Amino acid sequence: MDAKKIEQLTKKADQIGKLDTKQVMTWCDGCGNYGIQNALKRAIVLENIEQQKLLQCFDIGCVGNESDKVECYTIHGLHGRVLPLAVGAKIANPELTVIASAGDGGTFSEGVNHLVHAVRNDYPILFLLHDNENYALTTGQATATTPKGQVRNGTPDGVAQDPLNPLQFVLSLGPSFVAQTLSANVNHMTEVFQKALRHKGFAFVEILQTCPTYNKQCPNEWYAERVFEVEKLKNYDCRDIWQARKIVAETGKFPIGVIYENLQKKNFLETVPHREKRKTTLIEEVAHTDITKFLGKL
Ligand SMILES: Cc1ncc(C[n+]2csc(CCOP(=O)(O)OP(=O)(O)O)c2C)c(N)n1
Repeated sequence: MDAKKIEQLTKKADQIGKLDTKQVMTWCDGCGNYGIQNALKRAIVLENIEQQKLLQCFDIGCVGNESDKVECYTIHGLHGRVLPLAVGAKIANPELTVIASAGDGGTFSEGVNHLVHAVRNDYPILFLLHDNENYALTTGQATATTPKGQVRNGTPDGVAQDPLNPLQFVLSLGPSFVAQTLSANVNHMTEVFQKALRHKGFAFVEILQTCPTYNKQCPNEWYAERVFEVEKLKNYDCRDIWQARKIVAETGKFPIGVIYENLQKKNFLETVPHREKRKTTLIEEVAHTDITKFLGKL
């Protein structure tokens, strides 16, 4: 990390600390979630996002066990349903910064329909895909992103199908922001999260997450040998969807950084005619209704 960044973070160390709760982190030793938490807290503070205006929504899984480790508004929802929760909150109160986090299991099996429409509609939230290539909380079953041939609990002979490529999938849906980063690299994650938080539409970030307990085939070193930074490539233009689609189709390698960004696309809130030029939020417009008579005697 360069000296300027260290100084910047040191000055804001108190603010970063305020995002911690008193809950003990219980992930396995070496789990990518420790680094992800750390980087996300740094990015939130560096982007001057107020704690009182931050909502983090969590899917079920090891990823969801972050929900009581961060001091802001949080919701821990049903498996695969984090996107509708997060999107609903954002539409009701656009002043919130909304971050949704989910594993590859919940995202590409239980909740894959929600991802399709979140991308299409360009809902203005940040989505963090924790891709550890397995259903970790339920002890390591294969998901749609588990590489072909790899053994997981429940598939002792190895997975027979080809895996889904999350970036290829999302890029085929006409997204406005797609990035990839690595759970072992806190600095890279912090920078990518900062850029994603600045994006005004649906920001999709895939985190290549190590899972030392159930994905022993892909430790940090394995990823480190295969990642390359798109920003360091000559002539790579992250505004060009076809370059993006080509680069993520290369097998065996992982481009990291901002892979695609479309600054022209209007986000959902900018395209809803009846909300145009409104200064109030839905939350402010909902009338206060006395419901005590419906509650009976408590
Ligand atoms: C609808 C539904 N299906 C299955 C489960 C059981 N379940 C709970 S956690 C989990 C694994 C989560 O895996 P993933 O979404 O990849 O997140 P990770 O634990 O890897 O972070 C499963 C299958 C559930 N709670 N709800």
